[in-house]
Amino acid sequence: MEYISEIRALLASPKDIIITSHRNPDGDALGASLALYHYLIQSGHQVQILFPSDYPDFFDWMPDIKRILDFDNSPDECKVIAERAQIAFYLDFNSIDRIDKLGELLDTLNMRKIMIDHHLYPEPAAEFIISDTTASSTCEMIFDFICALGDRKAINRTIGDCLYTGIVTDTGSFKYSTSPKLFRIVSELLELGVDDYELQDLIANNLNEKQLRLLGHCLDNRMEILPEFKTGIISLTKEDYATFDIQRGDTEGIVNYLLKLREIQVAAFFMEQPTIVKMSFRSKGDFSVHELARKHFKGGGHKNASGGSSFQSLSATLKRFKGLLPEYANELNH
Ligand SMILES: [Mn+2]
Repeated sequence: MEYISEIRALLASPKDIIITSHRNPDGDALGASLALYHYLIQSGHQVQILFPSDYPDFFDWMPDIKRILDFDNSPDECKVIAERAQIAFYLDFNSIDRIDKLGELLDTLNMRKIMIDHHLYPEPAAEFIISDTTASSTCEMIFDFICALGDRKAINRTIGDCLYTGIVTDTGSFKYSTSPKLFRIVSELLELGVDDYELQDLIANNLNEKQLRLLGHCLDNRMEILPEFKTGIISLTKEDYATFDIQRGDTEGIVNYLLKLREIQVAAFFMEQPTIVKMSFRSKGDFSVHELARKHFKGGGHKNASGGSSFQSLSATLKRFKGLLPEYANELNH
């Protein structure tokens, strides 16, 4: 693994370390951060996880998650801790703007910065960039990272629970980005005592009634299918946000339902927020939503899962998106 001997030397004596990950952390961001946290604490370091924004409540069960601080809620405390840190780990994001104001702060601070990430095209935001765009998840990379440091035996059930969470989240419960190597890692985690059934239940069956009704509304009233472009669209208006009292996290995963349609190759989910339209794209097979998001909607992520945004109105954004599809018609119909 790149830079591993330098990083091993850095970690050879106790250090003051911060770990951060992207805004609106998902299971991979949380799992990777907490797994690395537990590993570094065990190795005698002083460690604090700082996130740009709060995590969803349904991850409350994760070991020591309540010790995480977020910049939205406690900016002053985050600042004090960041200012005394000697090392920062940037996990599961590839560009400093993914951590907003926390990124602006960290950019001004002089410390050793290590990025570990699996998104496409990492930006030079850290001194050490460990990038593996073939990895299923940052959690898979944290497993490799700890092994590369020569500490495979330090991976215990607590760390295993965290790593498993990110792997399940980012592979959609082992539906994509899997590999023989990933299953070997997972089998090792199960041997440590990680409870596959219990964690899958905690991670996948976490909706409340409002969220399930919102999903019903999306599928019944807000879904549009464009068979000629093998594309499905769901869009939520500002009014929907008010009617359903939609909060952060409530729309998580809705985009994936479009891919349940056999003929659909591209899924696009539009969310009309106060000043911005946010987009979530998914695709099956070779079609790269990453390219589409990057080129037209200031976004990116992975080939089959990307995000984007637009400062136009929802209707103008939808119109622009549909207008782009003929450009991709050959790719979608081959
Ligand atoms: Mn990830």
